[in-house]
Amino acid sequence: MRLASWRMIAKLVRGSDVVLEVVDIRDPVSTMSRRLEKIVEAFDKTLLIVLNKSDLVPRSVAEGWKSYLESLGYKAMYVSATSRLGTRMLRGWVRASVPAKPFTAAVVGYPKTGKSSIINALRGRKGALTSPIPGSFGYTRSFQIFKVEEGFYMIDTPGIVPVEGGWPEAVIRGKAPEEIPDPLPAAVALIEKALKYNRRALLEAYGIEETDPYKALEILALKRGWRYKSTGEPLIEEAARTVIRDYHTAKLYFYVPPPDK
Ligand SMILES: Nc1nc2c(ncn2[C@@H]2O[C@H](COP(=O)(O)OP(=O)(O)OP(=O)(O)O)[C@@H](O)[C@H]2O)c(=O)[nH]1
Ligand SMILES: [Mg+2]
Repeated sequence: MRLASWRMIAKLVRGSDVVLEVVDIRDPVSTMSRRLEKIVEAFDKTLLIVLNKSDLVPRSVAEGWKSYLESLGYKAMYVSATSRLGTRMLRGWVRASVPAKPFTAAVVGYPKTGKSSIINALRGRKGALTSPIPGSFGYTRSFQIFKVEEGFYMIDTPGIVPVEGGWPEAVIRGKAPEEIPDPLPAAVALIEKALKYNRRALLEAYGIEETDPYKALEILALKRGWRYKSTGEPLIEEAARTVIRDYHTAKLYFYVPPPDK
């Protein structure tokens, strides 16, 4: 799977008028990039944090994240690209953030935060390819320019290399699930995080009551009939990849609440 290089991102930021950093509102802090923000600062461009997928969290949580980020000095807005919530406002906000047309807005962020979906929502039609799983058909492979309206252009980018943002986000977004060499540690960390924020996450997704991540993966593998041919042991790697995929599609459901200010 091809990700954007920082060199390319820096060049893109330099040539753009405004930068939209798209983050996943289920876990904004883990999907924000200080490195990107520093590049935007260095070129003295306007940065807008777009908290996307807000259909997946209660309104109060979306509001909480927005005001938390604003308290840190960011300009932030929450939207749902796929439910078209707040997207009209976002279009107006981007327009208002630049002095005049024509202008170019770069859309940058971690893999799978919904960058292409936002561009489609702002244009009011499909055009940028989208996909639920990193590396699967439809993920963005190269920079591409789209016209939103006369004089308003947006540049879609592949996800940026997730060096920060922490564990396990960097691993599960950085590669296609089948390409993660050992998916177990990332899946275990993901399950721990899911259960921390939604103790019914495994129950809701798989009907599994077990809360030990490793045991839960075994149960999931057995439920699905995934066993090693040689030994009959549960094929937990397959269960691990499934859990990672299900996080991408929000079947494994949780969100991180905003910190108290
Ligand atoms: N629930 C929900 N899903 C969304 C939203 N926006 C995007 N998605 C889904 O998230 C997945 C990723 O969306 P993309 O637009 O392909 O994300 P991207 O950031 O362009 O991904 P890459 O190009 O691979 O980095 C797709 O399955 C989208 O349908 C949203 O607002 N809500
Ligand atoms: Mg994309």
